[in-house]
Amino acid sequence: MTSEVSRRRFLKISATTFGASAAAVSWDGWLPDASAAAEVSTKGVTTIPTFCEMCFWRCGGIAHIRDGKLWKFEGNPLDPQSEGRLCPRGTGAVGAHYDPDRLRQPLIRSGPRGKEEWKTASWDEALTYIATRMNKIKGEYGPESVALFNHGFGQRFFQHVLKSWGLVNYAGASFAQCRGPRDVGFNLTFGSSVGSPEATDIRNTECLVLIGSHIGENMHNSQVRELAEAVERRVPIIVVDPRFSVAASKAKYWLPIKPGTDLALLLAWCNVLVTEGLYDASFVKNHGHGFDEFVEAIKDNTPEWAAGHTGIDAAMIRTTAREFASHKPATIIHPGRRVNWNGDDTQRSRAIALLSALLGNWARKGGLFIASGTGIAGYPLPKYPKSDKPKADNPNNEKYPFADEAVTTGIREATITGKPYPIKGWFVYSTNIMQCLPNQAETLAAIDKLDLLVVVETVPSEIAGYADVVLPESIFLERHDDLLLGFGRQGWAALRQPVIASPHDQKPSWWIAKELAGKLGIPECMPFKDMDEYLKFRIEKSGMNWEEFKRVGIKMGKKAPIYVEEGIELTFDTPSGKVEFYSEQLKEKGFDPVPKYTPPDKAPPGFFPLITGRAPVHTFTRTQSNPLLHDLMPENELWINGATAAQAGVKAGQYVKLKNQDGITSSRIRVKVTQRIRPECLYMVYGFGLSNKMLKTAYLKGASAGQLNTKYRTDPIMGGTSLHANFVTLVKEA
Ligand SMILES: Nc1nc2c(c(=O)[nH]1)N[C@H]1C(S)=C(S)[C@@H](COP(=O)(O)OP(=O)(O)OC[C@H]3O[C@@H](n4cnc5c(=O)[nH]c(N)nc54)[C@H](O)[C@@H]3O)O[C@H]1N2
Ligand SMILES: Nc1nc2c(c(=O)[nH]1)N[C@H]1C(S)=C(S)[C@@H](COP(=O)(O)OP(=O)(O)OC[C@H]3O[C@@H](n4cnc5c(=O)[nH]c(N)nc54)[C@H](O)[C@@H]3O)O[C@H]1N2
Ligand code: SF4
Ligand SMILES: [Mo]
Repeated sequence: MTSEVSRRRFLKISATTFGASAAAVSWDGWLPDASAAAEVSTKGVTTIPTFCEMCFWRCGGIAHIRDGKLWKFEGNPLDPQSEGRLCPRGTGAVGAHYDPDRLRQPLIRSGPRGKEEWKTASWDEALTYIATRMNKIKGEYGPESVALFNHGFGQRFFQHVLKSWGLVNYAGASFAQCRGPRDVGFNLTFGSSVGSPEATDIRNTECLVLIGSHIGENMHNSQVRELAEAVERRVPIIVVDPRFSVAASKAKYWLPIKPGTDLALLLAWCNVLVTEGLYDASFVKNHGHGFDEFVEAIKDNTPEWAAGHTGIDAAMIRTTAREFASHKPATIIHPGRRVNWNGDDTQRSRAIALLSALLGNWARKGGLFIASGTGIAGYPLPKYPKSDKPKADNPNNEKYPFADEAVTTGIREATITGKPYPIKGWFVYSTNIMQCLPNQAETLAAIDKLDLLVVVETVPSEIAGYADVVLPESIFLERHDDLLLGFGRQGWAALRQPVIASPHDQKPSWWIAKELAGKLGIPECMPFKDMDEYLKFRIEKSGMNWEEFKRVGIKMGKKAPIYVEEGIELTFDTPSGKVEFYSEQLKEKGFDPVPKYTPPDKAPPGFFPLITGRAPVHTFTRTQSNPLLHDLMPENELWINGATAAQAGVKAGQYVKLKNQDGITSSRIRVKVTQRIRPECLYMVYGFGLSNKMLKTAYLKGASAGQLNTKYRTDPIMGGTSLHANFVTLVKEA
């Protein structure tokens, strides 16, 4: 088989060919607005660059407008993230514009909360309503009593206006429900995290270890392409996953680990490297701190010990350790991204960081590189007022000592308890907190305490269903946002600009924020007429040509060294100034200075741990009503091992419901019987089973992992919450 064939096969498996279905849909569009933005027009087709927001990888794309209608969205060849190719979700962004379920105008609640009884309102009416209630809360409790949940690029001006008003409490699920433990684990070890996009040099690596990072289903564009190239280069890939993922199907070794036991494997790998002298002794000598204590702490974590916990043979643990060590420093132990599995994830991430340190791959070609950025002038904006109150989620960093961002569930808890002070208003911007936070009952209990809940949304999400005011936002293809300043092998700046008008009375987040600033009596915090003026100022101040930038959409920064090989000098921003094999700061706060393994809870009889992941054509809950992506995958499936299915008496294709240990029952989900998963766990893609009836096609399609996620553990180091700690049993339909 030629490498081209194997590469194409990989892309087919991982990316699901998309072009055909995109072209097959014919649109009954709305009136076009040809004046939308800078344009290059040939034969009735106008192309306009902007960057994608179908997920947070933020690839540069080019929108094609044909006969005044949005026709297609493709990659921008100038962009380092896409190199001219988008993933299926990016291509499917066209469907977000045409989504029939889109919110069309502001809504003010007219019945009890959650009953979804609304009256439509003008923007002026809706924003006056919000500002009046915000100022009432400010008068009674102070501005700290309004909090913001936000996710995504459009949050920028919301945060800014609310901070100008006095906001101190804001958080995104991207920390405590996603990459937080990884960032904190790496910070504690190297004094710096791996960034987003992760600075993993897959393009040059000679060995890649993926621990649950299911690249190929997790469609982070450039990583998928680099993985495909690695497959083509016949780079040995080692995949650790209870499930035979797409990545596992490309791997030299698949280690089907028992869920929740990865830390045991990582410690055993460290143990092999140390006892067999396979580690980078000069890196450890020059840059390591507390190595002897580390060696002492892991001395009993042998492969034989780990085999009992993980279900992976001791011999296989040794073989794989020798394999990846033989390629050091051009070996990557992928740090992962959504690392919140069991609530003790910072220590697992720290073990990945320690294993990386043993391999000496920090700032090395084919290992982890030091990403570089690019500078663009800021727009002069007034300073924020100071508050003398602590942050509500983690007062004075006492609750979660190493959290370096705010914790969503901490704000929720403060709202429920009223401690350290009452929280009376929530803004929710572009995050479906009914699904992405664990335990829906707690979110509802918090909402009960609120005098104001504002949700800024594109479609009727579940959280929008509970709002007092719903503000409909333009999708990313219809709006400006702030500049993207990307970090990577070379820094870059990218422009988001409208390519087509919003079909109804939807407005961009910057406009909503600016209007709200006026109503709140702080118009001076948005001292520009519009985004054209704001962006032009920043671009020209940076010595670039605004018209040119609008035409190309991407500007690369200067190339800076990213490896030791290119002249990077190693420094580590930890208390010791070194890589901390042994962490005094963790010890001081009562945590293990070297990670220690504790086994996960056992499932009750008849119950199975439920694990989750991604599907190539969807992003969480946000793409479910997109007609293009919904067509490709209308519902999720329940992965169950053949033996387990036989024992439970269920067959492939049959629908079942899932009941968790707390008695919560899901909507129906189709059974997928497969040998591609360990027998003791079940798997489903997260983001389905949505319960807002205004979602005409996506309503209750598949089951919701979020709804079943009632039992959770909070990582005491940084507040990350587990997403895999629930047990479910199958309920057969009558
Ligand atoms: N059980 C479970 N929970 C999880 C996960 C899991 O795997 N399992 N994954 C976790 C991870 S890694 C993450 S990052 C989070 C993701 O959590 P969220 O960020 O909440 O992700 P979404 O479900 O996509 O919700 C985004 C919401 O924003 C809306 N939206 C989309 N685009 C726009 C826009 O341009 N403007 C506005 N105003 N709104 C918009 C969408 O309609 C959607 O309702 O979830 C976490 N929670
Ligand atoms: N198509 C698509 N791509 C996405 C997203 C999306 O919504 N859609 N979301 C993006 C975001 S925000 C994030 S954070 C990333 C998340 O993507 P990743 O960081 O790659 O993965 P996770 O969701 O953490 O992990 C899911 C994988 O881990 C395996 N797994 C589950 N439990 C265990 C365990 O105990 N041990 C091991 N070793 N493996 C386990 C599952 O079988 C699955 O293959 O994806 C990003 N990419
Ligand atoms: S990875 Fe896909 S969805 Fe995410 S930004 Fe890139 S093209 Fe868009
Ligand atoms: Mo995430």
